[in-house]
Amino acid sequence: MDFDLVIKNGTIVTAVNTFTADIGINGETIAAVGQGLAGARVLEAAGKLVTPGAVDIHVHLQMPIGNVVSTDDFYTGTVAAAFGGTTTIIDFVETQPDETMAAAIAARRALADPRVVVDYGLHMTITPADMGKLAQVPAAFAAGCTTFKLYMAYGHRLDDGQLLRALTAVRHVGGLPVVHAENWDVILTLIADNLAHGRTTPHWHPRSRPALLEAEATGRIIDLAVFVGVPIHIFHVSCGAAAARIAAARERGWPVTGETCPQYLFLTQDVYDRPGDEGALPVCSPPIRESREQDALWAALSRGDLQLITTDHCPFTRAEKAANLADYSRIPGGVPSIEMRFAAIYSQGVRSGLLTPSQWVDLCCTAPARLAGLEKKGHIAPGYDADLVIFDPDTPFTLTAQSLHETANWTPYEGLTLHGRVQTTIVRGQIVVTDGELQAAAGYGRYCHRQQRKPQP
Ligand code: DUC
Ligand code: ZN
Ligand code: ZN
Repeated sequence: MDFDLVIKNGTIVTAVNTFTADIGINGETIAAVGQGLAGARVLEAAGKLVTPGAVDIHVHLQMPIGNVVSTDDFYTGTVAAAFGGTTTIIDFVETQPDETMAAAIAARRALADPRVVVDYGLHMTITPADMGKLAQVPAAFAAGCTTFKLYMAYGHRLDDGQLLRALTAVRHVGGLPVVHAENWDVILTLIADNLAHGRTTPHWHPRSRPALLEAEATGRIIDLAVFVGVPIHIFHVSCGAAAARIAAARERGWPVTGETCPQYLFLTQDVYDRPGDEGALPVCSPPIRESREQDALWAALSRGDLQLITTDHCPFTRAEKAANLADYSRIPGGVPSIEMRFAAIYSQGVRSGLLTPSQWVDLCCTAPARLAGLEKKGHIAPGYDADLVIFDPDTPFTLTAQSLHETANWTPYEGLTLHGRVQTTIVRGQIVVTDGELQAAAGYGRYCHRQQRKPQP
């Protein structure tokens, strides 16, 4: 029997092993993994790695922050994702004051559905304004939004009592809270002190958001989750001390997971001392930290103390960043990483020996899919969605704003050479990108109606 599509002779890398075989695809699904498969269409992959499509469960596309909106919309952001080998993203939805959670999901889907070229899901954000809407959490869950974003920082941070209520509501439906953990009161106080003393440049950004207090907030939300009896996922861990809190809770058997992002693995805090606008561009929160934190994060990934690598992709234009150069605390936070993540972790992690190829796939594909309840994604086996990447492990690729498909027109990784490059990205059996060409139309991507399984520690 001929399959619709066969990927032949590739070195298949999964989260558990590496082996040479063919992959047979029928329609949108992997139908067989074996030897000597024949297909109506064949992609030769000898000498290439074949991995599951990468899954990025933390991106902010066309996200309003104050009076600006992150630069990539659901089209450009998912195109960039596809060029980088990411076949599923999870973005965010927030309710308007008089809007239900279900209506907010429908509205966000109406924006995204016609634009996306890869598959996507949504996290429901719970802010203080949503405290009266907690009875709607089951409706959000039923709409496939099974993960709930809680902020411990920014204007819409929840205090500890509100966190308790939100965690309890999420526990009742069997959902997963995902948390931005920083100590907002300390941050506000340090910012006020710095500004009062004329310390206004981005140099002071990391000095207002101490690693120790990120760890404190991480430990606090874990303790609250244990008290309530709900699993918890910690977003964008930027320091060794926060990773250690997660590791300690996992050691005690609690289902806590943590992720870090390329900005924390590839950049150090001297980026904030770059001259002029350049120092404003990498402002993101938690901030990029000292090189010893970077080393601690790589070590935590290697040991398994952190389980996921995502991006927190949320860039703003140079003009939007520069407009607030006179007060670093007003610079809109976020950097672009959606396109470079998968190749960058291969290049820096696997080639250096810090990570095995299977750890690379687990961190970027399998663990994110499993955690987010994407049941048919993140693995190569019959029955899974045919979301696949053909990866050339030898071709060098220098990151420049011009070579990327992100729309910010700057990248904090300008000039960084990666060894290894995505050659082909396949989403549900369809080639979306190959050899630098986009082959799917806006709207090909599909909303993932997720179901949540109980995460294991
Ligand atoms: N941090 C950022 O820097 N941007 C988006 C949201 C966040 O938590
Ligand atoms: Zn965050
Ligand atoms: Zn974020």
